[in-house]
Parts: sequence; structure tokens; C-alpha cells
Amino acid sequence: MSKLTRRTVTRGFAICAATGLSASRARAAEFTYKLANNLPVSHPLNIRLGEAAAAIKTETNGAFELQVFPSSQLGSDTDTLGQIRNGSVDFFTLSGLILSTLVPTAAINGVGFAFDGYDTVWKAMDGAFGEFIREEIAKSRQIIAMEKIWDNGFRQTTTATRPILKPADFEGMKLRVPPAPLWTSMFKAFGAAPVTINFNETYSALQTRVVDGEENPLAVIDTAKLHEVQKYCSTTNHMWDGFWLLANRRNWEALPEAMRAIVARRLNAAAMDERADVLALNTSLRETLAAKGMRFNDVEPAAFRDKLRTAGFYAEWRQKFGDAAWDKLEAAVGKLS
Ligand code: X2X
Repeated sequence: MSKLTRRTVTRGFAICAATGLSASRARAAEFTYKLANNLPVSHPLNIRLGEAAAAIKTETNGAFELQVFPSSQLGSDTDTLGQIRNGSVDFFTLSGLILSTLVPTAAINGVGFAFDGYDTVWKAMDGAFGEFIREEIAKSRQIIAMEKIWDNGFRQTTTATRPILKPADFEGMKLRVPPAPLWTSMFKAFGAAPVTINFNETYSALQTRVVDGEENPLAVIDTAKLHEVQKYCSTTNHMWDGFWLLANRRNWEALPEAMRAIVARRLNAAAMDERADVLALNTSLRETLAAKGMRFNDVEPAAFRDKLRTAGFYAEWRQKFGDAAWDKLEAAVGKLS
């Protein structure tokens, strides 16, 4: 929030008190902070953030108000990354891969087929590997990440034209990817023609056939209604993706320490609830989306991984991240290439 808002709110309170309104009725939050995200209001991330906001308000006796802005209401991910850096937005949930345009190492969990399942994901992201990434984020000086990363999920590939049964089916396909070098590189390695588009423009890009396909976890495909403009869903599980809950450092440190503790505890607890929701959805939604007309197929992941290997994807990214970071990734997930 801006200092201006805080002063205004405080003055407003003083005026009400002077005119004799009861303190409880007149009480406004001392701190009103904005949290931006790109997901629909029905996604578990927004549902759990809403619960956390209510709990924080109660626990701080109304002193802290968290305003959640879903659906990229404050701008695209690229815009909002600028806003969280300068403090005009206080909190932002962002994929580490997109964050990598500021903190290169933050993309590292997105390396193709790095994680074999959720046990490995949470052990790594809640352990030394996640801590290493959060330290890299903190080195930006402008932003910090809350301890618990939120689940986006394992990403699947949807298209309007043909199912992806084998790597060669990607050949020449125009696929929307989020704005991050790792995504573009990976889909070039598969032989596709990736196009960088922010999430808030993805539905219309699919609808107008600027691109033929995209890739996202089922909870996103369903809540953003991408099935309305896509026919096939191939469960490629090519990457695990999560959302770091970022805070502008200056605004975060402007909060009293006891308040920071409440906010962090509630947000981290909400992340744990959201992980359980997304896990359940990513299982149940296959049937739901199939009933809405999506055609599902499974793939043989080894063939896709081999394709990345022979295209030089792993060698390229080991070099980009550096041996030290790559060793930490392999310590968390096992040997990669
Ligand atoms: O942009 C996407 O595809 C999304 C919603 O998955 C992310 O935020 C990375």
C-alpha cells in the first residue's frame, strides 16, 4: 500500500472519532494491502486466499486488510511483476518460471520432467531446494517469497487440432506459452512453435486461433474455461509449476513484526489447504472435463524426455543455471540427463 493511503485512513478515523461515532463502527484497517494474481476467482488459490484474508482481519482485530485482485485485474503477469518490484502492489502470486526474468534461478523447478510426483515436489520445495530458491529471490532486494509455495500443478497439453500422442505431434504446432525463456526453450526442443502470451490473453488467443494449443494444469483449464476453446487434452505432465507468494520487501517490512507473523502464518496455512484442493481437482477434473467434451489421452513420458535430451535441452539449461544450482536440483529430484 502507499503511505498516502495509510495516512488518509488514519485521518479518516480521527475525524470519525471526533464527531462521536463509536470506535468499532468507524474503525478502518490501519494497513490495506493488495494481492494480485492471474487466476479466476473460482480457482482454489483465490478461495483459500479469501479465507486467509478473513482470518487475518479477525486475528488483527481489523487492523490488517488483505484485498485480493484475481483474474489479472491489476494487469498482466509481466505488468504486475513491475508493480510488486516498485511496491504499488504488495503481494503477488507468480510462477517461478515467469519470475525468472528477474531472478534467473527461480525457473529451475520447471525443468522438463524433473519431478516424478507430488512426494518429490513437496519434499524439495518445502526443503533445502525451495529454501535455496527463496534465498535467490530475496537477493533481488525488492521482493521476498513466503515460505510455502502454492500449487499450480503438473502441466498438461491442450490443443484444438490434434492430440499429442508422441513427441512428433508437437512438430510445428503453434502453442501459447507463458512469458518465460524456459517455456519457449522447452517447446522449441519438442519441435513446436511456441508463442509467448500472458495468461490474461490466453483464452482469446485460443478462441481466435492465434495459437492452436496451450499447456496448463487441469484446475486452470477448468476454472479458466479453456475447454470451451480446446478439444484435446494430452496428459503430458511435462513440468511441475507452483506460485510463489511474493511480497514487496519495503511494504512487508513496514508492518509491525507481530502483524507480519500473523499474515505469514495464515498465508502459509492457506497454501497447504490450496495444495490439497488442487490435488483433488487434478484427479476429479479429468472426468468433469471429459463430460464437457474434452478428449483425453495419456502419453509415454520417456519418449518426451528423450526428445528433450537429444535436442540438447538439459545440457543447455544446466549451463544456464550453472552447475551449483543444477546439483541442488539433482540432489532434490535425482539425476536428470
Ligand atoms: O500463465 C499460465 O499458464 C499459468 C496460469 O499457469 C501461470 O500463471 C504460469
